[in-house]
Amino acid sequence: MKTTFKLIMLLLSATFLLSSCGNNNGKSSGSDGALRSSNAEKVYVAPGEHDEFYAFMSGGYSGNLTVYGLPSGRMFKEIPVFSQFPTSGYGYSEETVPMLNTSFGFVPWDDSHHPDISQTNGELDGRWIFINGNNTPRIARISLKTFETEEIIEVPNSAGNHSSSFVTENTEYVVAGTRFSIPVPQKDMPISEYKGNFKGALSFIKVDQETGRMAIKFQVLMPGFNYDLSHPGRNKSHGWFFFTTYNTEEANSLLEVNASQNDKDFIAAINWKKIEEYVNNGGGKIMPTNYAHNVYDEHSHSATSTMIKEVLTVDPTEIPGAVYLLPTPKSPHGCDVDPSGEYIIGNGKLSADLTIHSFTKMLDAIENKKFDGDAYGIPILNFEDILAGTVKSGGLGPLHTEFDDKGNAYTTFFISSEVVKWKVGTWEVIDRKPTYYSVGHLMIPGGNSRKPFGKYVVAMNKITKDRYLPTGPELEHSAQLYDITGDKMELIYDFPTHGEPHYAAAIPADLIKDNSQKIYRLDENKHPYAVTNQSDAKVTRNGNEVHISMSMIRSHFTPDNIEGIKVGDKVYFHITNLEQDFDVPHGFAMIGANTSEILVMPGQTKTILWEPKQVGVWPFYCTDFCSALHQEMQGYIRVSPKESNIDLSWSLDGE
Ligand code: CUK
Ligand code: CUA
Repeated sequence: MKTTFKLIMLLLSATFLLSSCGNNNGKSSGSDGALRSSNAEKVYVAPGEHDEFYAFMSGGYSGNLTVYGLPSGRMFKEIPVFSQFPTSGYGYSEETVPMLNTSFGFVPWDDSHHPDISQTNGELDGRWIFINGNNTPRIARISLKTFETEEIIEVPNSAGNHSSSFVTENTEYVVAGTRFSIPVPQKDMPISEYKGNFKGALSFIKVDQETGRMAIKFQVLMPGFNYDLSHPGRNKSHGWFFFTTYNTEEANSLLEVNASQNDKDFIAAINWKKIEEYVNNGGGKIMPTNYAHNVYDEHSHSATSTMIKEVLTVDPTEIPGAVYLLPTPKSPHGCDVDPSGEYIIGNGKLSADLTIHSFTKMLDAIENKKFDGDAYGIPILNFEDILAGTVKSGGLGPLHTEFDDKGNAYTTFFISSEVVKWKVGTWEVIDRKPTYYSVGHLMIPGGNSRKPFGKYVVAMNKITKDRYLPTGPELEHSAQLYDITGDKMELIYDFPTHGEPHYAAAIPADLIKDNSQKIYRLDENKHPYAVTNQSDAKVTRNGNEVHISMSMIRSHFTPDNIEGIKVGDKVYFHITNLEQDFDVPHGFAMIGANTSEILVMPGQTKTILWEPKQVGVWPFYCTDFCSALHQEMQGYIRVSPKESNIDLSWSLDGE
């Protein structure tokens, strides 16, 4: 690194040091080294240089997924998933409206928590990333070639799709568990009859290895607990899936008291291979239901929504050996499995200690039928028989754990606001560092796989307070980056994140960047209204529906003058971007349209609906500054009274 840069960094950090005097608020003092110039170098990615990792942060109540670089913390993109997004027109354009269809109709928002990248042999493979919609239960699949949402499947018999979306180690399944138990099937009944009558559905969604297409293979109908989080077994425990539960009391009111009665809740261990075999042999029961399956096609640039009318359910008590309950103190939240697959970590959020179960001991106990009763026919194992160890951390409110590639684990503590590093196997605490403030999840690239890349941990904090310049009462959340290459963690950077990131997933950039798509090829455009040559542009009328097949290229629309439109018409602008260069989008905006603009990528076709309400001559324009003559990229539409008989006509430069 150039010496001038070092000097600048030194000066900068000296200024930081000065300006933070008297405003310490528990912020970094010299000892954790966050203000050292060597740390500034660690996160500095010089102009024109690229980051080492892509990090995908869930958007929480934004409903989307954001893409950041690590270590720089630079935000690259917001990928619209469950929420309408005027920046691109997602959820507004006619082609993408079907993506947000559900059994409840059009639902243009969700709460997204847990992204997970597809895996092959337990290692990140960079094909797709999945994310859950919590509120109206859905799972989305996003292509890591186009960085677009390609598919959304609704999950029936579920409510609060929280223990989702995690993939098995060859992406055989993406798994979705219900947080709230509900009547299955839904029916009108007294809430007070919850106990013993509600069910918790755990859904196993098969992923096609070629196309990525999702299909619900089966749902396990579990007792009416809350299923909070889950993780797949891997390596030796591949074939199992683990879910934390709380509210095993089955309370239906004032859960903060009534669901905290039991000393231990459970981690449910599901042998999905066994259940798969059972359903492949004709087991399970088909239940009528109704849910949406929405698929976006990259060649027609259009989505379709199909309603599916049945789902295969299984009663776990009918499949011997399929499900066991592992007692776990105390209202556990996170449920994490180490890279070897041997240890299952339960983070009891009302406990100070972490409970680690041994997979091997679990299998032994099952084989020797050492059970401690059952819950609704599901065998409960003995806590002592399966316990591998306890981490006595001294922290409070453990939430989530990730792993590095050197046999260490890192757990967040919400109440004591810290990350604690401990040794897998000896359970000794090696280091602890404060977070600012109140950390939820943390993330190590590949930290939920067989092969973590243990260079950084990102802490995702719930409270931002004084970390940045104030922006009124509403602040973005804050992520913190720690270097974990040494024995001790070093806080090296803060950066704001969008929405409320819960979990995140990161992957070495090398596994994705060369596959990243640059344009859509015009010769592969299968959109029915595509105009691949500007001489094919046209306007057609069918009753009060007008279809305008328009093209765009630097720096004009074809056509740019249209007459013969009437008040009360439904005008569909189908616009094809004829550019075939990387990063030359054009936008389209129409005055008074009750939708958003659309941003059309090179080679793509998008459609927006406009219903003219007033007579006059109305302009449209390109929204993306695309060339020196961008401001010239505009046109007019003449709107005549409903009863007028002006013929449709269109032109560009009088032609
Ligand atoms: S949850 Cu948010 S901090 Cu939805 Cu994974 Cu634990
Ligand atoms: Cu096209 Cu601006």
